[in-house]
Amino acid sequence: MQWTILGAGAVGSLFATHLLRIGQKVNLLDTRQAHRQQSCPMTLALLDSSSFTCELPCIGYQDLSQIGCLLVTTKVWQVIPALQPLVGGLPESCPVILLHNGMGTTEWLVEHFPHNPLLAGVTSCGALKKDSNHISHTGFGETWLGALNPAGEQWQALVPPLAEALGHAGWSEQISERQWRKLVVNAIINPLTAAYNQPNGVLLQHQHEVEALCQELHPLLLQQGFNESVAEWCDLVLQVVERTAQNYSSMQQDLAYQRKTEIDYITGYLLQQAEKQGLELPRHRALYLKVKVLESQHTTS
Ligand code: KPL
Repeated sequence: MQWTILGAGAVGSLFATHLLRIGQKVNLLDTRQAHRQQSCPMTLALLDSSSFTCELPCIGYQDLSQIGCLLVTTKVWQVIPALQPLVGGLPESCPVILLHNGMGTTEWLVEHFPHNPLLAGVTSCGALKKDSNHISHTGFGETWLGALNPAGEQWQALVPPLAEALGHAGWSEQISERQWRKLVVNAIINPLTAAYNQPNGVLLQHQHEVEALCQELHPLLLQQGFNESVAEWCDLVLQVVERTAQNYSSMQQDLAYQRKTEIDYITGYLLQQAEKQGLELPRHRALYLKVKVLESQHTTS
């Protein structure tokens, strides 16, 4: 199997190096036209403290014949601009897997790549990219794939190599449910920790806020077909907080490094869905605005 990774951040680098380590063919699709390297050296620190060093071959948009199963691991707001150059050019046999935080890119993908097998993935693997050549697998997690269109259903064979590479992977008939659960976790942990500018564990001291945010989301979640109680949603979020207590959330890191955040596709997406249902989410809206203000402070200063 040839895998092509689009977006060599923490998750993309983790998947790329682990897949190469087990003998899969992997390349990186570099979106830069200029200054593209032939290959990228990368050292992976594994969970058992061993390490694996490799060279990841790099390709560009013009190398269409070298693109294999396209795993999109960019930031969510980069997904559409990064895939745009492939519209009309990507071979129709090539599967595309979206694996990013937040939601809101599926409709565009289905519209622009109508003949390709389309899939979505959800992962809870912990990864930390220390610099452009060092990736650490910091926490065992589950990875699930599922189809976004009928052609995607035929690609369950992607699961075994991922399971071998990462320690767990599975096929999900309810991938959108898994995306929603992750969305809820991200919509609570990410903006709160970004606002507190603290690691995820800080939320253990702010459980009333977690609870209030879960409470406010509950009518929307019921309308989406989820039967869990508010207490069960709180437990889900707090379990992730406990498991990742030492880690900084991706949104806290984005703000700390003065990068654009994924808030529009996390809380922004929830606000849009709520509005469609005639529901108000004032606490989530306030958090959304808070993150927007923090984000604008570094872009205007
Ligand atoms: O996915 C995450 C993120 O930071 O984006 C969580 C689960 C909150 C872990 O930090």
